[in-house]
Amino acid sequence: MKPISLIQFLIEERRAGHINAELTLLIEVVARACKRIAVATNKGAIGGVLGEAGTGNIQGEAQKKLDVISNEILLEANAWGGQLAACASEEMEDPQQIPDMYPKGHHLLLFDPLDGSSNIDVNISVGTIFSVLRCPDGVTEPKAEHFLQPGTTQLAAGYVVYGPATVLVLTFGHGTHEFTLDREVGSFILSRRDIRIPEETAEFAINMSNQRHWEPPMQRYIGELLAGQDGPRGKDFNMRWVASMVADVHRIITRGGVFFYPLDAKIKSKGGKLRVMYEANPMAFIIEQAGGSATTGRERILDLQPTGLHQRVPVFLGSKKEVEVATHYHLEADGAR
Ligand code: P6P
Repeated sequence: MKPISLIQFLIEERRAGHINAELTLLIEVVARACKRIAVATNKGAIGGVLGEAGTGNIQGEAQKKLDVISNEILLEANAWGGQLAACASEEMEDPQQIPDMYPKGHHLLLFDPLDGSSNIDVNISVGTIFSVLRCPDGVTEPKAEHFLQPGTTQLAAGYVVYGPATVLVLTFGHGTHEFTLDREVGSFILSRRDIRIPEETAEFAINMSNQRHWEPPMQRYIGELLAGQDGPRGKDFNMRWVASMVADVHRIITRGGVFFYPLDAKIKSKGGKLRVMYEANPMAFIIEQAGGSATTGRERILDLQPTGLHQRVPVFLGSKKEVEVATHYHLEADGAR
């Protein structure tokens, strides 16, 4: 069967009325920028792109050179296109306006330009996560508050994982679909349409080194998984933790599983580790469209009313049954209080 390229898929989606012309172009521009990030990332040590940039971001984290490079690639690619009113990024405190010399569009683009960047120097998969919102009518200079829309209002969400293959996973709210980069041609080719995550799984992802800081219901839930077939769950579980959300989520998109970054005493004051606007919301949209679930351990992530551009939140996502069990334990514990 003739391979379907990303642009062909986007035109199909536009003909189906799932996206408009501006969003079609926007996704094409973002995908092209991610191909440039893949080239920069794949150069590794010989590209002079490893190590620290010597700067810090809004999160107070030391920026890697590739964090800054990836952010610049996405900003530069999206400045002149005419589809955006503004961009927001993990790497920038405030939204970036579209320069006056260029036409403005009706969309807001949010991204984590290079998620998991602590893995770059050890050559483990990293990725770009992005989310697209509509710019409120009549707003020509979008401020942070114009981005603070619930995840259910997203028009599109996607990630690109820079691994052995460069893979784009994308949703417009009509299923979750996967595209693999054909480096010889330079095109993303549709490799999986309408992905479905198994409702059951025997594989979980969590950073176990934080166990002593977890809330009791999380201790109980993970304890049951570790007890395996001798415990209340009656089956053995496997564990994976890449410490790169895009890689962990892509494994779940590919074979099922469940991912947790729960609240713990160390990060409780910050509200969690992962950011709502450009990590939790896009990943939750992608996962739900593939038949999975995504909660904070207490409520559906996509229903959250964000309170800040860099707000953090606990994340439980993946195979529906395990997310439901873990969430139930937290709600039950809250109710018992
Ligand atoms: P930890 C990467 O820094 C990140 O934001 C996610 O990609 C990843 O899932 C998580 O943090 C890893 O956190 O505490 O295990 O290093």
